[in-house]
Amino acid sequence: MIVRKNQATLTPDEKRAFTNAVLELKRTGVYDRFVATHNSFLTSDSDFGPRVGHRGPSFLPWHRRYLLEFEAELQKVDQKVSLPYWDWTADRTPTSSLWAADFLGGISRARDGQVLDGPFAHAAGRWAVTVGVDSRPYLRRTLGAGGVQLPTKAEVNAVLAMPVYDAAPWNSTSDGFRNHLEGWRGSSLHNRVHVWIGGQMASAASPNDPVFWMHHAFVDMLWAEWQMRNPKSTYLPAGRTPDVVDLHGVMRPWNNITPADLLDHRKFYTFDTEKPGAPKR
Ligand SMILES: [Cu+2]
Repeated sequence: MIVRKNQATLTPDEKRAFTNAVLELKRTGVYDRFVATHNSFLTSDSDFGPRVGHRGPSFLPWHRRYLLEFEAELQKVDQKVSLPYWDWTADRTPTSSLWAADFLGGISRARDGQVLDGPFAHAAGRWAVTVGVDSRPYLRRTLGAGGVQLPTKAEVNAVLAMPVYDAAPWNSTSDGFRNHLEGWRGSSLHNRVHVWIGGQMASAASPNDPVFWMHHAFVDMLWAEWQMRNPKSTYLPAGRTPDVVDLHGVMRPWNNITPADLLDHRKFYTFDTEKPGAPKR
């Protein structure tokens, strides 16, 4: 069984195994296929038309499936690797170990945001951005610039206490847990983290930055946490609804996967915070 660990607890060997597997997927072209998928979905998802990956109820199951596929590709390279999660309520500064040269790198040049250290620095020769919103080939970040702060634990807890999964009109104006976690309303949790990092992370081609996977692994974990705290709540909408994916609706680009298939993450992995053998929810 896959166990997803807090990135702050990874050993140097585990960090190297993760970044090496990511670099190998980049070399073979697999990585950029994932970037292209996210880019095209983010661009086409709209508040008043069909929406699958973003701005609607299936934001969470869509990304869960997307991460599972990426994790499976990592494991083809190295069986020991799983997706780490980044708890941005705890590791919330540009000096966190996440941004060190032995992991994701963190020094970015003021002039153009170019990441200058670590395995994903452009000068290291193994990380050229090819699927992007412009032609700049280097990874960019502006960690914490512009006065944005990462969300706090109190802000997360307030959203985890929302008992209703989602609500009409099922888009970026909705009330409910999903939209507050996605971050179009309230304290802007998930969206604000993209903005805090900046560079490609603030664009539709956000998976160009490997931190994308750790950010979304944590968002995914918060969904599981919400399920645990709200055992009577369920995915909504339950029945057919225009433009959005209901509980048993099929999620593009897959042709046989529904949100119902993805509600229980323990079919696929557990988190290092969960005890093995704990009762199924
Ligand atoms: Cu995201």
